[in-house]
Amino acid sequence: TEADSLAFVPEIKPGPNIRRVGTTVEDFEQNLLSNLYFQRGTTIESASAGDAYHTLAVTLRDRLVDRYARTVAAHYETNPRFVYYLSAEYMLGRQLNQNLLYTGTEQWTREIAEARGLSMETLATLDVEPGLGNGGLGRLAACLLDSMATLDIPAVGYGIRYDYGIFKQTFQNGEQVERPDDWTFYGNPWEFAAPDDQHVVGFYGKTESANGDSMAGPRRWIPSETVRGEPSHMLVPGYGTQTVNIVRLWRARASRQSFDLARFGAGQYGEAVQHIALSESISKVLYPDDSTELGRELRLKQQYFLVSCSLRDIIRRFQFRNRDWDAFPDKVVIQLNDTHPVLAIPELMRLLVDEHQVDWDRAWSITQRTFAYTCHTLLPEALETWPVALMERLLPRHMEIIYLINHVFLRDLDMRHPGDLRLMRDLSLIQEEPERRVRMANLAVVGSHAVNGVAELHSRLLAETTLRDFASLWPEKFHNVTNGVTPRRFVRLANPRLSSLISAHLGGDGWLTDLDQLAGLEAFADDNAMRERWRDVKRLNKVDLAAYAARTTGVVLDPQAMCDVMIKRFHEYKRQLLKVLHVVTLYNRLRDDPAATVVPRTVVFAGKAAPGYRAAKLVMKLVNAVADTVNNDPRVAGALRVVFLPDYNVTRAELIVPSADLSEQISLAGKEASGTGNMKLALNGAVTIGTLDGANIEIRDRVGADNFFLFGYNAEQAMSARRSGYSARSFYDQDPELRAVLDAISGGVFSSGDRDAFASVVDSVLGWDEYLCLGDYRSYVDCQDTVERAWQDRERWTSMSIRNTARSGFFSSDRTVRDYCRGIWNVEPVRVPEE
Ligand code: B1H
Repeated sequence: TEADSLAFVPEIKPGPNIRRVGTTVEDFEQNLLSNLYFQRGTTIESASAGDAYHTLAVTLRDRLVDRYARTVAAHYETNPRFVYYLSAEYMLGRQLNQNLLYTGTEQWTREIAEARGLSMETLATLDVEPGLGNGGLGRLAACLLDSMATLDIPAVGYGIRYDYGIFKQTFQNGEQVERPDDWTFYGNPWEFAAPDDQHVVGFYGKTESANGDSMAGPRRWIPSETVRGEPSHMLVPGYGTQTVNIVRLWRARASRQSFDLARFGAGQYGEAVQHIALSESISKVLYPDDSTELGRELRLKQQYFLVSCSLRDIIRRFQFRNRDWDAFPDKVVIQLNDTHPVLAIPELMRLLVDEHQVDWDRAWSITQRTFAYTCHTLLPEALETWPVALMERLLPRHMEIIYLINHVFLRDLDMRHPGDLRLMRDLSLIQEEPERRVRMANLAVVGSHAVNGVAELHSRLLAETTLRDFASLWPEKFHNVTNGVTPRRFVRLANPRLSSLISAHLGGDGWLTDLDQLAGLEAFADDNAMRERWRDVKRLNKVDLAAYAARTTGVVLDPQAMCDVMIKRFHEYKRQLLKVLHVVTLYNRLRDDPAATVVPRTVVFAGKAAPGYRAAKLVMKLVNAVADTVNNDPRVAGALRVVFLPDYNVTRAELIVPSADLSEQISLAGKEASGTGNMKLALNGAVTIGTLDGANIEIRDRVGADNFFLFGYNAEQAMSARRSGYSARSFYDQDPELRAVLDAISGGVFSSGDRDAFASVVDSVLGWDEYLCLGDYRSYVDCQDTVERAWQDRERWTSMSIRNTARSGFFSSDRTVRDYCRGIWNVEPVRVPEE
């Protein structure tokens, strides 16, 4: 079969003929010249900036390959337990500056480039960010990969190599317009394609008995459609260590016979390639729906494609050093990043039972011990379910297996809780009403040995609400692992000025791999010289941001003003609308009394909305409209500026985060699972204004209530407000300032008199107000007034800022990975020798 002929394994095996890279600047320069000549086919005299960029990238990659080869050798030698991270999304960010830092070639490169009249900034702009994710979930995956490598954890990330990543955002008349992100247009120098290492993935078709008729015994699935998965991998180096792991991304390729030559000969060019196009559409584009469910068949195909390729790869890697299936869970832990890869559970069962003749009970025990599941949400609309009819058609054998898993599970449940039909109905893997659907979260919980939420509150609420009955059934399965972010990218690379200042005060850069050392800054929090320098760093970062904003949007920002940032996906629960209500409040105050002493403030928004998410897109348009009106009103110039920076992504975050003074984390309590932007901002010395939601709570616990601006309902109050007849209207009726704000919006102040433009925003908030914007308005605005008073005491503010950084060491993703290692994965690091 096709699969057999592809069983060849081109893995790097340890051997004596590994090419080594040199260690001196002369060696490095020689490598560059040689790559320019042999890889780009050109010389210094005729090289373009693109040639220079590609050559540098490949030369850095070469240095990492050397470490990678030693990593593979050490892993082969040790035969350790590996973490396999399965995720539909990775937001890796730009690679160039990271790899310069991790290979220790930053300074050399700068000197070599500048001697030839090339700036590092130019080279950096040629580096394209792979936007293979939506938001926090995808970026978390990338931070965990960075930390696993840094901590020498043997790990592989599996994902999809989408041809088009998250769309590029532009604005027309203030409305979001999405453009395709053709991120590999000029080639991707960071990846290695392995076209000879494919897996064949089946879809549709039928099943039949292989021996006997039991569904639990081996059966044959005869798919009626197949597509190949072609892997490529990118190197994931650790910082300050020799370990280089990989992230392996699958791309769909049509089978070789798909091109219809006869049709082409007959002039039917479109028909001739339609089979190819159809197969390859599986990895064509990332679905741009953050935290909402959009049950499209192609999306289910993507999920199965990822899972099928990755599991075959994992099994192949296991068999490289092991024989006995019972050892599988000792060598393999598969972490499921939300429900998107949960089909891996029935797929492993299928592979074990149907293809490797392992009996059902043994296979199930292996499966449960192998998988662990991370849940990233509480929003009911984000819990994936798939129609049984679709599953039966697309993946008939998997549906049989899911039924069997469910059958055994419900039988055991009935033994523990005889006759409890309510419980059976709620925990069943199949939802019956209004349509039969497979509940992916239930499948994940039943098939895993560990389930975790991503912040303390989130994990608690999961166990008390969304997954309550599972948590009482299997309390030992439930964990919390609070998210974290990598300090290498989000402090050292994004904020070099602050990093130098920190290193100068801590006596070195040990903090980059031991972020608790930031606590040493505490001693300088009230030191005048330090505060002066701390403010200088912020100011210079704001000058950079202002230059970017002027260049890209024409809006001129004042680096002396407070930089107030709200950067995240647009979602109603995150309440960008509440922030707009505050901005309009400030605007009204300034218009009513031009002498009003408000603190000069720049409000920075950035973020994308799912293309079909009408309500979020209208809020976005309102932000742009308010920005336009405010920025063009001479009465408020100097006091208030609003800018919406388009196309928020990792690169943009690295620009905005270092200049933030105030971090807006104002989701309705109980809705944001964790947040990670909140951590990046606090680490960079922004002070948070926020609700008791997600990881905000843990940030506040650590930085101290004095260094955090708290407002609003807590999760319990938010839930009971709704139960006790919440009336948004009453807040409007009782609060004249709020009334003036909503009246201005609906009266057309921000839409040249057009009263319809934002009517639906105002109506929805005055009506049901799902996320209690009006209920939290007064508390928020008063809290912002407190922020302004605090800002007026410069020294005090700076101390708060320093304390935010000093006390946020906990939010390193290194700590997150250690928590997973100890609580869930039970894996040990493997040191990779220097040579
Ligand atoms: C998070 C998602 C998500 N939670 C569905 N859920 C998606 C759900 O394409 N989809 O269908 C994509 C993404 N993303 C975020 O995860 C949470 O909202 C954040 O609070 C959290 O910090 C982040 C990482 O845990």
